[in-house]
Amino acid sequence: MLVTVENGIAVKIQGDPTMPFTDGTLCTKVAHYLERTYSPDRLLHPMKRVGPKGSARFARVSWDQALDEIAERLKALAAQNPETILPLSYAGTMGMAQFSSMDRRFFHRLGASLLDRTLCSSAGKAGIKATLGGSVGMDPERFDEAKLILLWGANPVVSNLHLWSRVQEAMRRGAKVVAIDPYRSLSAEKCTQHLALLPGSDGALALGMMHVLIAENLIDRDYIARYTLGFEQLAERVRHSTPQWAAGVCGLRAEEIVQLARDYGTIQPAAIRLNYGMQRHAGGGIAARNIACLPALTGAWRDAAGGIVLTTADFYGFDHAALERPDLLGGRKPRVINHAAIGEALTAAQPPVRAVIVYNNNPVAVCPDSEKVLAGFRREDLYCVVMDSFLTDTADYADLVLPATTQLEHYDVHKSYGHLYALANNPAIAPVGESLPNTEVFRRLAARLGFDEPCFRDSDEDLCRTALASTDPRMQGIEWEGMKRTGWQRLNVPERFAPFAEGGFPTPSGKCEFYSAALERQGLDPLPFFNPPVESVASNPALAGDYPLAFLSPPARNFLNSSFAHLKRFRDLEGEPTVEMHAEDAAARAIRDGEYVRVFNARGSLRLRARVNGKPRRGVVVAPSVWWKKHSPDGGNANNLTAQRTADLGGGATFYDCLVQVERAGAPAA
Ligand SMILES: Nc1nc2c(c(=O)[nH]1)N[C@H]1C(S)=C(S)[C@@H](COP(=O)(O)OP(=O)(O)OC[C@H]3O[C@@H](n4cnc5c(=O)[nH]c(N)nc54)[C@H](O)[C@@H]3O)O[C@H]1N2
Ligand SMILES: Nc1nc2c(c(=O)[nH]1)N[C@H]1C(S)=C(S)[C@@H](COP(=O)(O)OP(=O)(O)OC[C@H]3O[C@@H](n4cnc5c(=O)[nH]c(N)nc54)[C@H](O)[C@@H]3O)O[C@H]1N2
Ligand SMILES: [Mo]
Repeated sequence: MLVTVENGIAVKIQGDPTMPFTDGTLCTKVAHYLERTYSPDRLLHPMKRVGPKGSARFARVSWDQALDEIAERLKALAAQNPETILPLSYAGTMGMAQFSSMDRRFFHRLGASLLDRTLCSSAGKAGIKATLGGSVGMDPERFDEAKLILLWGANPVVSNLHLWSRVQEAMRRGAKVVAIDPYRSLSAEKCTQHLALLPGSDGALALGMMHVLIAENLIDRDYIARYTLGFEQLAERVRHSTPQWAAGVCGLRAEEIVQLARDYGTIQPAAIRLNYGMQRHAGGGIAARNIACLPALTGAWRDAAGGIVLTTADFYGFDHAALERPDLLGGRKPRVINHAAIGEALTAAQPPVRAVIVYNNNPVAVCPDSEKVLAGFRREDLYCVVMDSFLTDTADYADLVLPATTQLEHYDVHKSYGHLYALANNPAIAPVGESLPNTEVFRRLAARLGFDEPCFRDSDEDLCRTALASTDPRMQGIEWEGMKRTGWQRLNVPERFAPFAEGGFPTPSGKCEFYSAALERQGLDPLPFFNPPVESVASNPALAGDYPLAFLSPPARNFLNSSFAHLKRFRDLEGEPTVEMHAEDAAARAIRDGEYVRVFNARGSLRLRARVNGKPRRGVVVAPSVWWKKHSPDGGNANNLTAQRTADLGGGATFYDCLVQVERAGAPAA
């Protein structure tokens, strides 16, 4: 993005028209980023709590006072046991300097508990890794040339706008585009076809498709022989996963599955945009693995516009070890705490967590099972520091709040999970108020704790340079000084990049692994199988007796997780927290469009306004998210209902594996 600055003030923001992937377009949120940077709600200076925990009453302090206090607290805790200290950081920014550099060095040197950052993508990432060998896939820039596109658990109109332009171009050129989603999303409604399967049933759909592809010989035997492992066992495995069986599991018709498989086996190039919605389930990792088998069966990889992509992150050879310096642990092996079960960790871990440093994260709003998370943050004996640009739901519980810079105010270097360009982030303006970049806070804390390794004196530009200084062939020709002038640079890969046209998968065997010895070693089935959701009518009829509806809480168009959700423009656009329902599910409960309803399960209860719009399939309700609790009726959001249970692979969060009941309710108190 390009920012115009007059007299030190940013006055205009626009997409960079030279950037091929975005083509100068910004999404609805970032197009108004200046309203975020200059919001009257920006935190301008450090503040210390003066009221009871959670009261959000704070008084101004100086940076020195704040940092001295934190250093003293951490020093005392570390002297007892550094594992009582926990960083809580996630994806508020994903730039490599502000997301994972000086902070990690600091906590490694300290010996703090390690955080397994699993809120978003770990299950799918691990599933794709089992089959393809890493976070790799087809080049999203080539989607415009595909003749068949499957948008699988993906809603690009809302969450991946720049891919959507390419899907639209493909449609203009006659491509068939199929959305596979329990919800008629803004993307699904514009596709050629929408298959509204049951949540968590994707793994079975892929098995059913593989059955048809093999039975009808719609496969590329030459590609299979050269570049895959375990075809015979796979063929044997899917012999029984007939379309009739898959139809029963998915809540689709057998003919729909047969047709999908035939399309997939005959239309080329065939591109699959897998996205993270489908893997937020107990069986999400294996489901992603099953789906990733498809392009190798049909040889779709032979074409630059064919294959599958969940994430492109591993095409970037950024030097993470040099950024994060795990060697500073010096042989110590601190315990690992799963972010998806943070409520449990903050209330039950032994030894107890005594201090959390929160940055790039709003756990009270975004982590599952809020009652548990809040029970943790309410603890009087939990020392809590929150670094953010705004007084979030989490910051309300802080002992100290530290003001953070926004993207306009710091250096950074970015990779992407949806294209193949590296990006430089130059500061356009001076920090607003007294805010500081995350890196600088950890630099100053390191100095106070007497960490004298030279790496704690690296500047932000040093960190950007370090990220790019890699011997990886795809990074050749990319260096900081050049890129900070151009803003972006394509990885050193061909213009028409068909990464696995001739095999070369980054798996142990170098082949696409239908049979995964790595999964077998983890005690898992080495072949694709259906791993059902934990909370569904079919897998848990007893639970479904009380809570018969599947609850999905995917991103609202005008929010970015919980970011932007507090700004007036975006709240006005979204209106108010709602739950969308199918007419039959609403009628069965005498619920009319526009009425307030109570959505509840054993974990919590939420008041939302019902939208009876038929967008979710029967048996599914959808609450676009993530609203701030303090801006919601009764102070709750979707995560009051979601579970801390983790997925089959990667310890991933399972936000969409969640059963609820819905009933009529009165309007909330004003
Ligand atoms: N119910 C439900 N819950 C979900 C999801 C869902 O679909 N449904 N999605 C999940 C997913 S995919 C994700 S990725 C997570 C995201 O969860 P989070 O990573 O917590 O995402 P955000 O809420 O966008 O950002 C957190 C905070 O980071 C702050 N921030 C931004 N930049 C900076 C910076 O440079 N420095 C500092 N200190 N702070 C900064 C923002 O102001 C914001 O308050 O949520 C998950 N939670
Ligand atoms: N506007 C906006 N854009 C965003 C974000 C945002 O918050 N707002 N968040 C960013 C982040 S951090 C991420 S991770 C991505 C997430 O973006 P996506 O990967 O697109 O993920 P979701 O929006 O969680 O889910 C996409 C679709 O999956 C569907 N879905 C849910 N369960 C299932 C299932 O079991 N099977 C199938 N087939 N579909 C299912 C949902 O109904 C939804 O329409 O978006 C990024 N972009
Ligand atoms: Mo995410």
